[in-house]
Amino acid sequence: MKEIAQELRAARRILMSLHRQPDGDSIGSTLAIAMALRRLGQEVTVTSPDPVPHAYDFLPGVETIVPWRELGSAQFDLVALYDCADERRPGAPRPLRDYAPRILNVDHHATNSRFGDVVFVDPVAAASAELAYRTLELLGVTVDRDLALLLYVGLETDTGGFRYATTTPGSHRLAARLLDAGIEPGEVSELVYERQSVGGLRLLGLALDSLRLRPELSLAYFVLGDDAFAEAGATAQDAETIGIVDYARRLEGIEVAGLLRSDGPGEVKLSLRSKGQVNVAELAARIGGGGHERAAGATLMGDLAQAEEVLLGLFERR
Ligand SMILES: [Mn+2]
Repeated sequence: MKEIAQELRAARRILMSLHRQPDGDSIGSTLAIAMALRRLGQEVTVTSPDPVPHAYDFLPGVETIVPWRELGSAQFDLVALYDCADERRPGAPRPLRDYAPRILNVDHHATNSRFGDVVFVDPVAAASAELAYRTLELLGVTVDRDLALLLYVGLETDTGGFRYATTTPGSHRLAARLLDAGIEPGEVSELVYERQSVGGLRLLGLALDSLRLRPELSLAYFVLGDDAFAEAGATAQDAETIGIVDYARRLEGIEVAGLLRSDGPGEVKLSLRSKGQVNVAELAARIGGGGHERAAGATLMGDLAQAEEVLLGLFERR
């Protein structure tokens, strides 16, 4: 971790990127580091392969995020990534090496490929925000309300509101520090969770109707085609925001919940959530995906029916 802080301090021009379909942790931890480094007088560019979801548009610094294509052939001293489990996650149009001679990789996904020159992976951390906080401490930056807000959103969303088994005493201690810095949990929760779109809620309705139950496999999953999004008037972002897959995990007798959703022609996104007995990161890795023991995913080539066969095959051979 000290090396991480040293590397960040040594670079003059730093490029940071969110990961594809950025979540609260990717946005919160990345923007927190960027904000801290800017305060230290460093030049930081934050980019993203996908837009920031509406749920997170209130976070300080989101307005500074530029799309990859705007970077052109710009050169940096360092590419610094938080919450990116592999080199493809930032969705850069060119190899990361084309942007900077050094790559820094800080993450909490156990499946992290350990890419880059300086790597710090702590699978015990519930969120990359915990690692970002440790970085800020080492940088000697005071965590004021803006920084606390970024870290709190990362921590709160990646722990499912401190409900997931990844939540540790350390997560709660950090939350307490962030509350001391002025965070109002009720306010944040309303901003993140209670500004959802009607399209998202309609999509949830369609997903609930599509429920497939395989109790002999302890599996329940939803299937959403491209037409579902049009019918509901929803975007892929709405699907993420409303947390559709979690509704299937609530079922008694079910260990793993899944969501198969068509993501353009010939591509299906699979999300898996486990109650804990089944390591879904390991299952997802078998089909080219990754993630955490209890939350993982993969992108499957082919149509929905083919993706469903892959999913069932995975569980039949488990
Ligand atoms: Mn994360």
